[in-house]
Amino acid sequence: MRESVLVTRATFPSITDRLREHFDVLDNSSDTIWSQPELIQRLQNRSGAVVHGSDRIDGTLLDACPQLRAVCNIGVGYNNIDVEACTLRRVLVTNTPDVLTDTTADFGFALLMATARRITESEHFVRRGDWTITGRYDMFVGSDIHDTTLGILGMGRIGQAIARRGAFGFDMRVIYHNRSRLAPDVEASHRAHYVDKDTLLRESDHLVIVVPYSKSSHHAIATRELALMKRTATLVNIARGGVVDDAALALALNEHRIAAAGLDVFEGEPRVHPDLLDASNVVLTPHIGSASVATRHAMASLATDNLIAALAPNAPTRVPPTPVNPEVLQSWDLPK
Ligand code: 8YV
Repeated sequence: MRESVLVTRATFPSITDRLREHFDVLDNSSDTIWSQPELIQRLQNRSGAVVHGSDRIDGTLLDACPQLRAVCNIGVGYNNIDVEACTLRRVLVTNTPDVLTDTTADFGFALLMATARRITESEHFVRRGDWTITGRYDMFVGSDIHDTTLGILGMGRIGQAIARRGAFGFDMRVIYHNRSRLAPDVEASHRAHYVDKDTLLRESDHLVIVVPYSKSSHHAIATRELALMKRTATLVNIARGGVVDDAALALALNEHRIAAAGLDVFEGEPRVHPDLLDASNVVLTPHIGSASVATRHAMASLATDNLIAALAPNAPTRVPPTPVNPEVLQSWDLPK
């Protein structure tokens, strides 16, 4: 009998077609946002799911769906999933690293440049018809990117890709802070220098946040940290809402205690703190760091590869390419 799987959000038709070659598939082409009880109801008697950052996979859901064996997240970050609860119940979790690294780093840089050079603010000015005199010496003057100091908080794959863009593309001095320091040869190849967190905050002209969300990174940037930054600094968050205290940031921006911010992620998104919406010195985008056609397709495709390898009897390989808790796979051969 074919296994049955759920795809929780709308995706490329070619992805659902491929899943249908192996499984009975319930998909969500209308992209309805399901509540937790609705998600649980649709997961009944299904052994796998392709899920998204907006789906919360926790102990309550797992207990209500005992048939579930594999949860394949479309996204590199998986703070929407209680991995410990999954491992305890022998549920495999997979994510989509690597395929989105360069696209997300490109976007981080685009947001940094738009923020430092005030691109959206000046575009709104033009669209409003306010541009009546050309060539004013101080019209939308911003800060330089080349030859400045780029600070990176979180030096994983995406942080390193941003460091390379800064060091080799824009002659920036790159400093970073991370839970663990990179090996000397990796630091050297990225022209990146390790500093403690407070030094990072004090010395960065542009600070890019790329640290994964966890209890320990919750509000890693809040009032104290913002007070350490230069008044001329820009801050860019492409990591997760909750890493930055949005209320504290809105206050710092409105009081011009830092120059500007570029934000792709928010606490409680899709809601955005009203004081951020009111600030003119902030560029806001709707969590689109990985959103190129090719990368979004590659992410969905990798999640599909993981699910097929985990659950399809006729899979070309039984080894899911990017497991988060690979130890679960060994336990599948053991009696319950
Ligand atoms: C995704 C992301 O857009 O990969 C991640 O962790 O935040 C984004 O690339 C999002 O997770 C969609 O599920």
